[in-house]
Amino acid sequence: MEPETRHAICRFCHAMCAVKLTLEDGRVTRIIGDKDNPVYHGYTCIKGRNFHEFHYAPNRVLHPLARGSDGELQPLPLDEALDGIAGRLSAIIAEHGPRSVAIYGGTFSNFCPAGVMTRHAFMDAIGSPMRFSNATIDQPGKPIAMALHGRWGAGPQPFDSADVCLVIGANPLVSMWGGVPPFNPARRLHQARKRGLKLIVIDPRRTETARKAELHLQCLPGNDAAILAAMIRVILDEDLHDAGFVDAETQGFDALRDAVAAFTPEAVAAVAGLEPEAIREAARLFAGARRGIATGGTGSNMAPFGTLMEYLMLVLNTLCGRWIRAGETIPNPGVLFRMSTGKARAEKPRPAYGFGEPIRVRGLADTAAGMPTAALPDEILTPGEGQIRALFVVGGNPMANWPNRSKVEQALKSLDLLVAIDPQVGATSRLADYVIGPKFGFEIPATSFASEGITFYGLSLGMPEPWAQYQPALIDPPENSEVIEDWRVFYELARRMDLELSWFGQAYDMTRPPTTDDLLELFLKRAPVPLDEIRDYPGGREFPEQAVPAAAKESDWPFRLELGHPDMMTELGALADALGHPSALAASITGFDGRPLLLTSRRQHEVYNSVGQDLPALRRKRPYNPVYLNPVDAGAIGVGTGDAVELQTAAGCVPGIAELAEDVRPGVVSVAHGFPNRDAGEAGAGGFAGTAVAELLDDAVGYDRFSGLPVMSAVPVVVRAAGPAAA
Ligand SMILES: Nc1nc2c(c(=O)[nH]1)N[C@H]1C(S)=C(S)[C@@H](COP(=O)(O)OP(=O)(O)OC[C@H]3O[C@@H](n4cnc5c(=O)[nH]c(N)nc54)[C@H](O)[C@@H]3O)O[C@H]1N2
Ligand SMILES: Nc1nc2c(c(=O)[nH]1)N[C@H]1C(S)=C(S)[C@@H](COP(=O)(O)OP(=O)(O)OC[C@H]3O[C@@H](n4cnc5c(=O)[nH]c(N)nc54)[C@H](O)[C@@H]3O)O[C@H]1N2
Ligand code: SF4
Ligand SMILES: [Mo]
Repeated sequence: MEPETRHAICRFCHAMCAVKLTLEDGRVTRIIGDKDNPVYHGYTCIKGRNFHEFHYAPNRVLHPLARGSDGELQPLPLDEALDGIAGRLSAIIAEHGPRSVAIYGGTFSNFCPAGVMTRHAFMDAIGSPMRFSNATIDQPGKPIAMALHGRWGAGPQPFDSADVCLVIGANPLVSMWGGVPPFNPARRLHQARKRGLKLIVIDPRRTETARKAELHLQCLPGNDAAILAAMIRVILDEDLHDAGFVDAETQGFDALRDAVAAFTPEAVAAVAGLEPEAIREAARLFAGARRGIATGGTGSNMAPFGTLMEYLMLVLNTLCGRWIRAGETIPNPGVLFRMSTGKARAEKPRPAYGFGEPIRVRGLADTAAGMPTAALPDEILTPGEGQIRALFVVGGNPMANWPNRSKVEQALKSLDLLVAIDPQVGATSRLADYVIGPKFGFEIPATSFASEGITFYGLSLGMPEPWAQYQPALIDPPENSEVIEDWRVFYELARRMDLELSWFGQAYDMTRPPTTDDLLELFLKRAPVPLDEIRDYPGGREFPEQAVPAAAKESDWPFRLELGHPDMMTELGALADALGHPSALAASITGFDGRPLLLTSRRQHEVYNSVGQDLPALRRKRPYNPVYLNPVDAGAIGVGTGDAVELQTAAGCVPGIAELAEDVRPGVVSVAHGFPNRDAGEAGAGGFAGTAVAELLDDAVGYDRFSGLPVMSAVPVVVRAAGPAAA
């Protein structure tokens, strides 16, 4: 058969690039960008161009696996696997109650709304509130801070018209997240700078993004909240704020002014390893511009005081009036889903944290970002009423990504039932009682919904243009395989357990299974542009008529944006006390020899969290996870590139391979998470997989008291030479 070309949506990451597939005999043989696409302009990355390797991986889970009497995972017909899971689940619920069943939806469970809907419908049907996701080990401070500060109904000033952009602990040119809209961000940044945009980056690494900045504050990590407080102080001292907007739309100004008084640029610069003048310059550059936007990423969110950092970032935006005003155009209010009122007003406050189902440890509860995932291992391990006995892991990998890997392993192994829905047998699914291989990627229909949705996750930059795409299923799963969509697993379990599923009052037909398309239709029922119309444009389309002017607020509208939330002012007080003192965390590692560096998070271009490490084209480029060190620190430790090192914190000790990196600030060690997804036992076949950061992090010490997020960046660590390199 002649090769055919099809429009598609890449599902390797949340950027969801519009791509073109070459199909030969029903198989994908090539993936390229769509250069005619008006928003992505042909962009793809190495991961997307090799996505088909994921489909055709020799180790893909093509048949359900179940743990046999010998303790090994063995293939099992799908019906038997589902019967087995349903039976054990019913028994667990009968004995321990519905709360004993939990779900963890990881990153790859979020791209298809049908999966999200159906697993929530399933949990509703059994009556369990224990729903966890990757959001609370990512940047939970975003929605929590937004709830404390208030949401602006018309959204932030768009990047396209910004004169200044402040990026705090994100590296959008690699991560496709934060600071620059992640849809061909390199092109967007280039064009914005050509028209005069000034970029400010706060990052201990001179990242790909920082290299494009007019001003790079290469601070010591963990100081972002203090740096922002100092910038706010400068802005208030010098009257650089938008007094009209502050008077009309905010409250709490005086409390804020008092709380930031302790944060002089001098005091903060001394702790953060900066020049005071650089902090003043950043404040003046940001506040002096006509329009702009400040956003944060994982680095600053995962360091101590992450929620406070996000809050101060919102406050900085608000002080400078960085929100769309009545009459100004909202460039993309949502083509598939309207998630905001589109009104130029502070929306009604929402609960931020500490509501709903309490976690039985650490005094945590539900939050605006969801249940605190990092507390789940202790929740599983703590005996008593409500203890979790069964866990579903969908499109996530706790063993590779949750802090405190040893505790995670202990918790997962202690469960009565662990079910993983995953195309790979990796660090987590290897421990499961059942592994169900899903249909995924180009085998299932997709929409660009998720790229719109990003806009309303805290202050984040989603699809800036009113653009939408739909992709039907384009390929069949491999022949003779027994794979089903994520959502179908929950539907089939519900049928076996005599449960009725429904979504916002709409009942699922429990006698005749819906299709993924049926569920997408249900989810997008109120889409401003009907899905049917979007289907008419296989390569996607802009719908410019969807851009609308922001409506004015009602004359008696009572709500205002909150600049001085008491919880945040108290937190600022705690931070002020800590200024100039060594962090409590640093104290917790004394007793080790060697001088502590600060371990910071980062991302690698060739892999996505724990995914891609085993795909041949990507593995060639990224065979293991290096420990990036500044040559000055490497010299002091006595190691060079390729040398074996050992990383030690109070929580654990792991091996690594050093790599000298001028872009890393002295005093800092920069290592990605998500590795190793392979056993040490497989090292012979696969080579050393590199450092498992998760082993070094403590889930129960120093966590953010609002979100429960453990400290995952700016963690004191001792790095020492460890003899000959392992690789
Ligand atoms: N130290 C440290 N830890 C971190 C971070 C950090 O920066 N530093 N980052 C955190 C962040 S931001 C996140 S989001 C989390 C990520 O943590 P998770 O979301 O738990 O992990 P991923 O590695 O993204 O998991 C992806 C899993 O989904 C599977 N998968 C891939 N495609 C599909 C599919 O279509 N369907 C299904 N069912 N499964 C699929 C993969 O095989 C893999 O096992 O890690 C967090 N952990
Ligand atoms: N290629 C690739 N892309 C990805 C991922 C991936 O694994 N690989 N993961 C995806 C996921 S799940 C997410 S959530 C997004 C995250 O997207 P980003 O938040 O942009 O993630 P990073 O690229 O790790 O950028 C974080 C930056 O913070 C810096 N940093 C670390 N600690 C601190 C600190 O205390 N303060 C400051 N100011 N900076 C600090 C790091 O040096 C790093 O440059 O990326 C997504 N995109
Ligand atoms: S940036 Fe993300 S969506 Fe785009 S090609 Fe790469 S992996 Fe795919
Ligand atoms: Mo993430």
